[in-house]
Amino acid sequence: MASKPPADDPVQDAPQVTAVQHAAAGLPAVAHTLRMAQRQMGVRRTAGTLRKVNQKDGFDCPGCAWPEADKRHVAEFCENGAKAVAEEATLRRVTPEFFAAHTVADLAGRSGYWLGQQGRITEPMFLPEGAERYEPVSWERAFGIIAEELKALGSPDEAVFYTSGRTSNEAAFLLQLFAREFGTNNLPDCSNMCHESSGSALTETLGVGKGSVSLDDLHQADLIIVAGQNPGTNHPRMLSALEKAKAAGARIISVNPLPEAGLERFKNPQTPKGLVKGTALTDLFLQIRIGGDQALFRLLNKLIVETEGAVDEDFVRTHTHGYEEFAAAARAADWDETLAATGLARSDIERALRMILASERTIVCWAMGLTQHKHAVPTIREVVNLLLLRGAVGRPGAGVCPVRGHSNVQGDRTMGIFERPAPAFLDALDREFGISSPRHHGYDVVRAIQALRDGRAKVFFAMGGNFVGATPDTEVTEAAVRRARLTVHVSTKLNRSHAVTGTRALILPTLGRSDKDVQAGAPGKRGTVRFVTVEDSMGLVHASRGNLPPASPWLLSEPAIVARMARAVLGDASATPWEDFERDYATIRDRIARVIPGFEDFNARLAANPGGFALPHAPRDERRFPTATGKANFTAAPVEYPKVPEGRLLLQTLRSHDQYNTTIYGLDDRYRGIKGGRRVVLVHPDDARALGLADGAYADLVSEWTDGTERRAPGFRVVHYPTARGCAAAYYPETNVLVPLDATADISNTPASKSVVIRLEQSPAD
Ligand SMILES: Nc1nc2c(c(=O)[nH]1)N[C@H]1C(S)=C(S)[C@@H](COP(=O)(O)OP(=O)(O)OC[C@H]3O[C@@H](n4cnc5c(=O)[nH]c(N)nc54)[C@H](O)[C@@H]3O)O[C@H]1N2
Ligand SMILES: Nc1nc2c(c(=O)[nH]1)N[C@H]1C(S)=C(S)[C@@H](COP(=O)(O)OP(=O)(O)OC[C@H]3O[C@@H](n4cnc5c(=O)[nH]c(N)nc54)[C@H](O)[C@@H]3O)O[C@H]1N2
Ligand SMILES: [Mo]
Repeated sequence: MASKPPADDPVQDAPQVTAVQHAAAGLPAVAHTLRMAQRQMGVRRTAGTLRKVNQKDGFDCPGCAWPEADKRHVAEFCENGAKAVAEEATLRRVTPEFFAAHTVADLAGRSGYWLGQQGRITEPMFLPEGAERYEPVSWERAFGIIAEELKALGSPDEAVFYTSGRTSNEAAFLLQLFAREFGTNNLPDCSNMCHESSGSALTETLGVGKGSVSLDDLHQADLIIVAGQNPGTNHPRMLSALEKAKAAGARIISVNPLPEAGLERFKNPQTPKGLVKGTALTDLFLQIRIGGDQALFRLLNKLIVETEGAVDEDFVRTHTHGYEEFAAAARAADWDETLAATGLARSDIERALRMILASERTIVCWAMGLTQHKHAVPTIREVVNLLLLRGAVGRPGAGVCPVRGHSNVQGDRTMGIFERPAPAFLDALDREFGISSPRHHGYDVVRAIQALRDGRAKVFFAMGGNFVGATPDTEVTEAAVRRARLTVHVSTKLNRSHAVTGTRALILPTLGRSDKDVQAGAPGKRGTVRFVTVEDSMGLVHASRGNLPPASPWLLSEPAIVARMARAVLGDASATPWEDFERDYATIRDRIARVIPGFEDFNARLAANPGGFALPHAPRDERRFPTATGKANFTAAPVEYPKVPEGRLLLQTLRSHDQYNTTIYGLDDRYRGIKGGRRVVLVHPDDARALGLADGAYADLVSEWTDGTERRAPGFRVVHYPTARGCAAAYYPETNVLVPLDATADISNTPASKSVVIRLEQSPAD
């Protein structure tokens, strides 16, 4: 067994500052990976487990959604994927004895890091009304409690079913089916806080809310713009793709307020040359002010429109709608305003323009740096405008590449985890199952919190994730969740959401990706090993098969949990064969094949294609744009950017190198030179000096919202750091307390976690 985690909270958040790094991966990453993995799993399990990650006969990495190349490497994972696997495959256990020793109040006083370090949850646990501790409960009783509470509701819309993006296609399909049979579209998911803005922007402009490029396209591109994304930490395998594109002559523009090590230089640990020297990736670094991207892309579009021969007129005429109106708006873009909004030099923007005009195959990649702003949707539409002007959609080596987060967040949405489902989807579901799904929209994440806060929602069920940890406005959200009658979490590991509960609470422990999912055979017969499927960021669907003995014999798989819950709640009123679904996931896939376009002959195609198969994508495959106009739409929203009052900074809340969302692996952020603590705020040295804050001073972060309310996160070490002027950065989830619940993106309602106006108040003791 691996060593037991320390009994006391080990978190002494005392950040130290070392040198900022200018290259990602390389030998230190390999050493770091093995150390982290062995601490959780021991030496033998580490080797056996990591060998199976992302292999055709293995399991899908529970880290990010970046796709695998068809030809797999023996070690098809990255440092952070290995950490994600080690967290899940850990030998540490959270048993009923653990819960007997720790009251819920005690757990609520612990850091998220400490909670996660305790290990895998082994048995279903129940917190009765008024009790101080969770106690063990049978699965049957647990489902009975859920049924009691759901049946006692005045309306099915008083229940909320949240999904985090690790859930398999099979479990997600069952969960949305259950919710709709029960009678609600209240199916918020982590995507509401993540790429919802991308989905909104792409559906309107291109007709499909997903990326339009494959890994091969990336390799063939001659210009890749990476805007608002930190792949060195969050999608490390993307660096191999960028390296390959560069080797074939591509150029790369990075648009980011921070110089991120992974975009500067990549030391590929899979090649000897890579390990030592590495490849410089970025050709042009546009160090943009937070929230300046719409202005930047609008100005670039103006320059393209005004340059003779720069617009792909054939493409625009044949495939697009709204060019004239857009071109007029673009021509009105103003240099001075753009320079103020972006903080960039004119010469840099002109250089970017020359690179764009020289490119025949352009791809734009983006992530949370573009999606989590008030004006995120028009920002992404402006990116689309640029690609449309250049005819760079539906052509090899060109297109849109929103880089998705959780490993199956895209698949969950494809399966119908969505609070605003398309009528055609519900029609197909109703036909297949003989049900009548509700047609009115449900709650997304922010609306679910508001409903809990206002007493309109009373039962909260979460398929994975860490709802109170990941959502904005921590104090408001926690108070909202505490008002629920019942909170239920299907989880692998402990997190803050298990300590902030409704009147009654359940923890339902489940199998993770790496766990072997065995369906017991008939007496005397061997059981069968089941697999599930996932969809990556580029629309490839493939199987995922765990290979480790499960963390405990009492775990149920996610599909089994949904199926049993459905039987307990719906009883004989449901004609859906829930028992068959639990026994044989192939029967779920047969239904998916009949309900969801692109999954025809699902089981047969999986068998025929061990590496997976690609879902259809009309713009990519046939330059067909299933939008309202039947064409790709230019859009011309007014340009917006955050205005920051004197003496204030614009804070972005982001990820360190040692975390996976709210799961904290460790207290270092190696590439940014931070060690041993997470309560740091990165500020440009000139801004810090102007505010009278020395490097190493301590300050409270105070956010100021338009309604006059203030929110405070105390005790952050000020680190002088080369971010863009006027901007600051600090880690999430510690800073979620600063993000007002009402501060969301227009249209997508995504929390604006990347543009929070703050002031820094030096700590009195300092
Ligand atoms: N190891 C690891 N991998 C992960 C995750 C993890 O936590 N850990 N999380 C997963 C998930 S769910 C997701 S969604 C992705 C997240 O992947 P990212 O989006 O890369 O994650 P963030 O840390 O939020 O980084 C945002 C980046 O955008 C930049 N940025 C911030 N504001 C702006 C802006 O206004 N304009 C521009 N141009 N740039 C800006 C920041 O400086 C930073 O580089 O990663 C996934 N992969
Ligand atoms: N301020 C701020 N807030 C943000 C963001 C930000 O950049 N800034 N980013 C947002 C983004 S992009 C996202 S995606 C969300 C993330 O929101 P969530 O997806 O809700 O959060 P995670 O931290 O990824 O969830 C971790 C928990 O998932 C459970 N888990 C892990 N694996 C499994 C599994 O296989 N099955 C089940 N059932 N449970 C499992 C474990 O119990 C673990 O503690 O946070 C959002 N919140
Ligand atoms: Mo995400």
